[in-house]
Amino acid sequence: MISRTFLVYLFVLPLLVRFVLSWFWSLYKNSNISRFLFQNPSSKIQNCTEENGKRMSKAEISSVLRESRFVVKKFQTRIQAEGVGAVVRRSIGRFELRHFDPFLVLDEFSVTAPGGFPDHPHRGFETVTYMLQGAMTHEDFAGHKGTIRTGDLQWMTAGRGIVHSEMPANQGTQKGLQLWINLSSKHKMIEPRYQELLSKDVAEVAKDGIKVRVIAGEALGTKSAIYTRTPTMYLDFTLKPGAHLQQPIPSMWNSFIYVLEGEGVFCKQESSPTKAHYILLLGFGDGVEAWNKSSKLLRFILVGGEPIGEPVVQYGPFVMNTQEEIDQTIDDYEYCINGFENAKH
Ligand code: FJE
Ligand code: FE
Repeated sequence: MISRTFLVYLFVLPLLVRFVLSWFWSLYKNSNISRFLFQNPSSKIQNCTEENGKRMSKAEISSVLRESRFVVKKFQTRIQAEGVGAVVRRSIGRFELRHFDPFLVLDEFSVTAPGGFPDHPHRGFETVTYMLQGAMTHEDFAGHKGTIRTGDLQWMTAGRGIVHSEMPANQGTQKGLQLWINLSSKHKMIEPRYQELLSKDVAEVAKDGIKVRVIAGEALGTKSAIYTRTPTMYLDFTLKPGAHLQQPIPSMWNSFIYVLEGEGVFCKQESSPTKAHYILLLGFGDGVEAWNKSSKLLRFILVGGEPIGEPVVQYGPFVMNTQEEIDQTIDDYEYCINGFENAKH
């Protein structure tokens, strides 16, 4: 007669072993997602699609990248009113995606005179304005003034305080991107600083059907001259039909792709194409892959940054670490002190 112990060994034990093994395997497979969710509470919000949830097979891992990133969240951006008579497609910074450390806001803006962004303050972060079409004139409370045109770039470190206006310089529609990058607590109150690059001075390199404008960081062996107080990479890629890109990204940085034109396949060869005005938040890994499988040009930005890992308390254009610092900032602005001396209101 077969004993009960033998039956247990025969049927129950293999089941148990399989269960434990598959549990370990799913933990391993999802390790990127859990690391991502842990660092980005905002990504827990619903109302968005998840893609490429699976890790890449060995055959798919390219020679350049050891651990390709995958898409963790995909959002479509919609037009909303901002400033005075201007519109933006906000991706980072909207309700469903409050922050993406160190990034606070990403706006694709569109503005026609007499609309614009009249006098307003900033404290505690940087704004990066990159023109896609037309021109914007900016003027601050210390007399710093200029016009940025298509392809030009303004990297503004607001630090302890800037009050400025950003208005259309031409007739017609002005378009561009504005990214807000947080500063760590020890840099929030630094002296304001501008880094401005004309389009002709933005480092540009082309190879194998890929063109990249290196706004910050490095790509295809070419470095940007921009100093990033919060370590950041900002690349503007154009891929011809058939082109395939492999771009390294420091592995612990948060990164995203925002599609400007055409449609691209990202991270995984078989994934569905992503069209213009979508943002893809990437999980961890040492780089990203992109394919242009369409018959038109594909243009997108790839942005990455070292997470700061500090509390963020935001009140409109003031971004500090605590409510007390925000209250202090509101007082400083109201009484024109501690960096807001030049504000006339
Ligand atoms: C704003 C605080 C701001 N997106 N995109 C509050 F700083 C702004 C603001 C902008 C802005 C400016 C440009 Cl040029 C491009 C932008 C916000 O100036 F609109 C509000 N409400
Ligand atoms: Fe501004």
